[in-house]
Amino acid sequence: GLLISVIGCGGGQNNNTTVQSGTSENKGISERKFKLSVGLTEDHPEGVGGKKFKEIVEKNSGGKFQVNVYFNNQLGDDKKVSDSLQSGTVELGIISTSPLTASVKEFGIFDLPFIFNNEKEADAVLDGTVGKTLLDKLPAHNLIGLGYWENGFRNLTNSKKPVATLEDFKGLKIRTIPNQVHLDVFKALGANPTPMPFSELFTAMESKTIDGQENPLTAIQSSKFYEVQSHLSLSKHLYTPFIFMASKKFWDKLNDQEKKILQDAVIEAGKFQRELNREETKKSLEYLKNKGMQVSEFSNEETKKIQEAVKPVIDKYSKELGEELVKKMFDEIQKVRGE
Ligand code: KDG
Repeated sequence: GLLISVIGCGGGQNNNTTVQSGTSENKGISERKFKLSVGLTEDHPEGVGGKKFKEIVEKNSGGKFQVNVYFNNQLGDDKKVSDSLQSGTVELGIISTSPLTASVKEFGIFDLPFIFNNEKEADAVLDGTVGKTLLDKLPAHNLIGLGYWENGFRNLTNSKKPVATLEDFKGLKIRTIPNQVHLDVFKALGANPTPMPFSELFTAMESKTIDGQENPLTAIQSSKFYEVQSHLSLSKHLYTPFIFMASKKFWDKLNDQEKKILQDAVIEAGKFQRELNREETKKSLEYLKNKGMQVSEFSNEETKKIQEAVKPVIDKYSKELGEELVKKMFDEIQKVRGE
């Protein structure tokens, strides 16, 4: 009795269709096996979403497609996975958009700090024309963008001291995603940022090579950062989307029916994953407090100071990444705020 479809609304057309192997509906589907790379752990919403994707794809292909999901950077960090997708050695992968700026710099618009106030605004931009414009830039880099999932709002942790003011950032050695906007943001705040792949992060914190890092609460929980970080600041300074991509080399071998099964499953499992991440984020804060993390928040006054300090970074990258695109993003956010 566990085979209950969790998502009843929206999504692909095949939701409630049981397709039997060998019937006319799926005669165009070939037997295929492929790898899906998930960066975070199996119990993180990214991992649970990956498993949901597998379930949907295997069902809607009548068992012809077999998805093998690899968790926890087993197939490599985000950079490696995007390289493997480009060369075709991995078929599917979910990574943060931030390291992808190495290929398509315009993804950096999502790295601008304090752009989104909430997830609803992020959804509107990602699922709207701006999100689509960026996905359309990927085939030129041998990648196919199938949709956005949620990593989430990032918060600062460190092992040294409570961080509750702009002043407190001074001199802290912070690991960032390898991404120029992130580096500039932390420099503007007075910290000492170092780019590093996620897979090396825990050890770097454990050995005190760095003082801190920033990630969404769900990742801080699932990757057990609370074991090596005693302070959590609810900074929500950036929202990081996950992007679900296919290798173009793999994708180009599929027929339309096969492509549709995968495309629809990314959207359907993505709706589930975003919802799950939002529920889990609420629970994570309690979880991390129970694990002994000391939680700080910024007063409105300090938040204003911080936003003032990073404004030059926003201005610089708005120009560099395309003022028109950035304006479109702000317009879409304004539309949601006005609703
Ligand atoms: O490879 C792990 C990823 O999922 C990564 O994108 C997580 O946000 C992340 C980070 O900080 O690298």
